[in-house]
Amino acid sequence: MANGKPTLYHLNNSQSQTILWLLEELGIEYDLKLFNRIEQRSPPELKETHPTGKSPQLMTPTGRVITERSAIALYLIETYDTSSKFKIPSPPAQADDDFLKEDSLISFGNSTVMPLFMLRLVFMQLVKRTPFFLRWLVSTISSTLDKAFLSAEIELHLSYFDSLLEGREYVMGGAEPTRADFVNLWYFDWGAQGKYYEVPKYKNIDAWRQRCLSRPAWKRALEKGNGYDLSEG
Ligand SMILES: N[C@@H](CCC(=O)N[C@@H](CS)C(=O)NCC(=O)O)C(=O)O
Repeated sequence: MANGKPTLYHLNNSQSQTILWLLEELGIEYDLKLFNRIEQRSPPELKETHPTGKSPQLMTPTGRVITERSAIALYLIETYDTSSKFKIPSPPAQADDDFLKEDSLISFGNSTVMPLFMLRLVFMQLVKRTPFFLRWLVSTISSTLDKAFLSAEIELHLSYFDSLLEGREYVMGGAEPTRADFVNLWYFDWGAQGKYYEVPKYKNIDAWRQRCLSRPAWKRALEKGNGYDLSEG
């Protein structure tokens, strides 16, 4: 903290991987503290820096702890992206490619896509964890609810996001990722790894996800982190 660098408190197999990616993209010096999940949860040490104990947490060089990836990404880009490489393109690709759209799409990932995938995860886990002799019943209830509500909601929102990505490399229409990509990649990568949506059905989302995952900075972030396997939820 006193060394002038930000510090990332990073948990394996977590959303924090996208902040590690951003740090690598920025090419700045930073400290990395690696933590491992204990039975899927954060270790108690992460509560020493923030009461929720969630990751990522970013400690600024002045000792302030920032949580929530959208805020961490905002801080990092505003503070360290001096050449505006990861800011909304100027001039914008379209007139409405502005901060409001970016904020709306960040909220879309967090408040709309995340709960839908979380429900899929819960349904899948319910079936998986139910004793064998009752599994048919839980499976029937889960798939009835999924068909009645969830699959149509996922289809609606993913088709929308897929259409926004048509003809674009990154969400805001530029040649480099912005906060909307750094934050949203998580939902779609987690969703793809956990099989919470049909990946091949959304071609633009898939191409965008692969584009992000093939960036050298993403690969460096994978090497520096302590594991990124989201297949178990
Ligand atoms: N909304 C937060 C989510 C943070 C979060 O839920 N992190 C998970 C990892 S994906 C975590 O720390 N889980 C461990 C636990 O809940 O104990 C963000 O955007 O940073």
